[in-house]
Amino acid sequence: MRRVRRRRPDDLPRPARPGRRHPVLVVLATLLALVLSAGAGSALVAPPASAAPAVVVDLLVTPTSAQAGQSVSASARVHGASGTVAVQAITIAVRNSSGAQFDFPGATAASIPTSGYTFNSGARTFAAGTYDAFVAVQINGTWTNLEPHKAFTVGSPSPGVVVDTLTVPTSPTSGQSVNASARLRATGASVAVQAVTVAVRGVGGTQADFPGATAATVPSGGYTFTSGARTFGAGSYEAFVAVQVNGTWYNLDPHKIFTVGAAPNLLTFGNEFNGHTGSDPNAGSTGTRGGAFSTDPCWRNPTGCNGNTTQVEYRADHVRQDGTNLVITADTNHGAGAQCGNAPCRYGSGRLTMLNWAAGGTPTFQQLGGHWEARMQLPKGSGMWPAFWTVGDPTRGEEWPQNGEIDIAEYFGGPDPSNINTYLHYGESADVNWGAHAPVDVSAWHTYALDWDNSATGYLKFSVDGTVIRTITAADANARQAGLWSRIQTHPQSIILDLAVGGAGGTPPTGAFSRNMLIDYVRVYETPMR
Ligand SMILES: [Ca+2]
Repeated sequence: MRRVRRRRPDDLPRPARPGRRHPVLVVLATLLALVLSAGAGSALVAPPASAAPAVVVDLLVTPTSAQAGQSVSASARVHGASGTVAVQAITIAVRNSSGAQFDFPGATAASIPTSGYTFNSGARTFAAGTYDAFVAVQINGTWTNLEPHKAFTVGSPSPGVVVDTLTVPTSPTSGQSVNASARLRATGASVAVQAVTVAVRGVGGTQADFPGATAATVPSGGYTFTSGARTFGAGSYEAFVAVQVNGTWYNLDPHKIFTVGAAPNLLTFGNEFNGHTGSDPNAGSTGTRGGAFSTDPCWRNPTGCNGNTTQVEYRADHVRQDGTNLVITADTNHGAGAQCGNAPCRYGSGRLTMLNWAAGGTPTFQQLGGHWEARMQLPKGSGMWPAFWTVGDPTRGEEWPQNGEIDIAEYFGGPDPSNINTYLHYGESADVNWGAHAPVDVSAWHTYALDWDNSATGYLKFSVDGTVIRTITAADANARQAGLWSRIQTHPQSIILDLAVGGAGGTPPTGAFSRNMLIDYVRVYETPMR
């Protein structure tokens, strides 16, 4: 625990002339002594009324059924208001109706993030009476008493039943089905309980009880109740056993806090490209929605080859795994007499698509929204035109650019050698052709990602190594072309990885050459990460 040394009055600077203290210093010293003496008698000093607390209490859980002399504890769920807060101490303070101090034992230093922190006090006993509990934190030497205050009463009428153990879910995630159980015991003769259940309250007191309530006879030897299962949204919850005896409901101690985390982000498609040297690009593909790649000889559409005609023959033998990466090689080796459009092919390279042209272009994988990323090392030099990009489904009655294209990372070796480009190509008829670039040395390894929130007020965020280089909001898109966001929202995309030569990449090298585009992996997740 970090402690701040309190400055004593005699640490104050001495006046310039011996024998005479500066009057302002005398006043300061007097004030400081008053503050210190006030603080010495009590651990807790009220903060200035205007101070916004750096720590916010989400849940404060105190006893509800304690009897005089029974050992009980308390707990609290807190979070940093606008960032992680280092507290020198967090504790749960208690005052009786006369203001006398009966704090729960236990104070700990903690780093309290915005995502939340749970503090559990030590246990103690109380005499019968009513008490006021609140969380207190010490930050930079100053104690602050946090809202809310919560009253609890010791020595209320007892149902004659106690809870020895209450078991709540451990680190569940949103949407996961979980239940709770409790071991109860009669403190004297067996008690006829009309109903026993495990009640749950969310932040703000919202009721989210576990299902299931049963009548039972609870003997002194103990009785186990197991609730039905349910799911919770992400957040913190307070659970406790409630019993109904002779028509009256009692909320029993202990009360426990459990926190439900966000659902894990589902990997919908992934390929780590760790297949053995020479293996097919689909070896080792994982994920939940398929996603085989095939070679696209000419960036096809249902009626033939699309534009961007370069003199490149895209061949399966120019794409291979090497044990760690997928390697797409551009060189001057192409099929003898191969024709690229109206011109003879001059280069060989690779273009992988997830549009299955053996089945009319049906995507093997497609998705709306989410997180899309690839870790890549790209070839520099005029003529190189590598890209990690997406296209829409051509089987839905619309073709490019109506069904969309998102260029997550596109490099133009000749015209723009020091930048990576991102582009959108969508449109009712005319292509929006909406690009931007950011400085990146593409010959080093980088992770290029798209985060796509597909809600009505969503966004596209393009990033390199986690740093966002471009954000397009729904409003930005609609300002660019009326209805553009709706088009983005409704046209799922699938992946293309390719290394073109010439075209927008500039003039290719003369003579024989060989350049590699390396892809460590491609991963697509269901929801955006930033
Ligand atoms: Ca890899």
